Amino acid sequence: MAGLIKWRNSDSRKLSSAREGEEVKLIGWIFTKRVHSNKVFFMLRDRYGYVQLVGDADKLGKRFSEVADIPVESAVAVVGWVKRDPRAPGGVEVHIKNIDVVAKAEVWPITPSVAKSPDSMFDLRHLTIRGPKSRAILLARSALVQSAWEYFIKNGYVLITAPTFITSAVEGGATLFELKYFDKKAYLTQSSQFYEEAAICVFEKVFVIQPSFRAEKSRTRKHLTEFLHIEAEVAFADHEDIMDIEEELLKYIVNRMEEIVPDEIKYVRGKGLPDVDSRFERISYDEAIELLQRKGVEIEWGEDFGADEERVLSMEFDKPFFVYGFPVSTRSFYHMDDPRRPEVTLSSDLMAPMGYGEITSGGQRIHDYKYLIEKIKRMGLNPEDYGWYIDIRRYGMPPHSGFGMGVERVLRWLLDLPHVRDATLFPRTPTRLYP
Ligand code: NSS
Repeated sequence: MAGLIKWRNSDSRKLSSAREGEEVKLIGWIFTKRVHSNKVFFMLRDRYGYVQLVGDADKLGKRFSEVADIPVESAVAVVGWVKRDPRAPGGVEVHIKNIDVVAKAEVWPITPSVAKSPDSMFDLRHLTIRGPKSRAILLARSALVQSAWEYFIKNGYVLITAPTFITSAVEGGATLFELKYFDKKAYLTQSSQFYEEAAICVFEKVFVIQPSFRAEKSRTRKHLTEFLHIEAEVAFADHEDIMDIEEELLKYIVNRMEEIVPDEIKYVRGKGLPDVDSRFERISYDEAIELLQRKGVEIEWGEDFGADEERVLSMEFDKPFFVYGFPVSTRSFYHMDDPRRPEVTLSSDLMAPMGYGEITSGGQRIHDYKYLIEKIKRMGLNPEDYGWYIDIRRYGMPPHSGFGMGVERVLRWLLDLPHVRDATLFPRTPTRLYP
């Protein structure tokens, strides 16, 4: 096997600049196969894309039937000659001189009837991810995360890592996953925010890109029990600043993704990403409630938006927009109340348009020690559960703000995917813990 290492820099993209008749080496998987009496056509899939391989009975002689028998999804190492042919995808094909089966595949289980059932496809997710659509979506996801990371690093943020085992809720007790931690009770993290807040007193601007967990029973198209959370926290920043940062980040992500994965975006979406160029509109929660009521939605001031309300609201927009000023009753205890209007918080959600709804949530935090204790009590919680989080406020905690962005939500909107589970490698939902 060691001899194969030197093949690793094989790259199907390089074929477009290869000379006619040049000998090339490729490694990859047999994606599709068509066999004729004296020719076999394979589509080879490698890390970079697809290339057509041609096996000629004339050239392969006695080995032809053996080559034609190679099952799809087998891993192969190929030596062949480049031939330009406008009929081949990409305009280039490789005529096989020799093909070694590195790992032979059994009969591929994804039959057309399996492919018709989304549930069966997710039961076989460990294999179905090899399909061109999942491949393109996952490449776009990688580009999304890369772009976010780039944005933060370029703007002076420090990447931190927060613990996954935690002892108290960030976003309310109802969606905590509880587990045994030796002889103690622990939970899986819902958000890295509190740890980011501690870290801004060292670095001013920090971010994380790591999973959050929610025991969220709602079966919507936008809820996972485990999702990838991009979060940022900024010292000396107020609520307006954080909205500006979220807007700038999303614009950066969209523009960079167009540069990194243009073909994959077109393959999945049939066109480029949604337009995010103009300034995002900012409407108040009150305006949003009025708009919903006008649309016949039964919702009262003070209630939180559910998936249905977000859908109706966001159908009214064709660009992302913020809703700001959520009532105290709808937001977690750490939110700062608006000093001009104490019944609402200095908070906002960034909504994707056309029915998609919330993709980020953020706001200004309470930085004052006494105020935080008072609010925790007012919200019916116990300050003792938040010891270190409160303690930071005793030692020079400046005003600060932050937000969280769900990677699967953003990708679902950007690529028009039916469900957030399509936007992740191995989705976790209330009914799916396998594979
Ligand atoms: O609960 S959030 O609205 N807010 C927080 O967790 C804050 N503590 C983040 C922060 O300020 N650092 O979640 C933030 C985002 C939300 O807008 C969604 O995009 C995503 O996280 N999110 C989810 N995505 C998929 N599935 C589920 N269940 C989910 N919950 C939140």
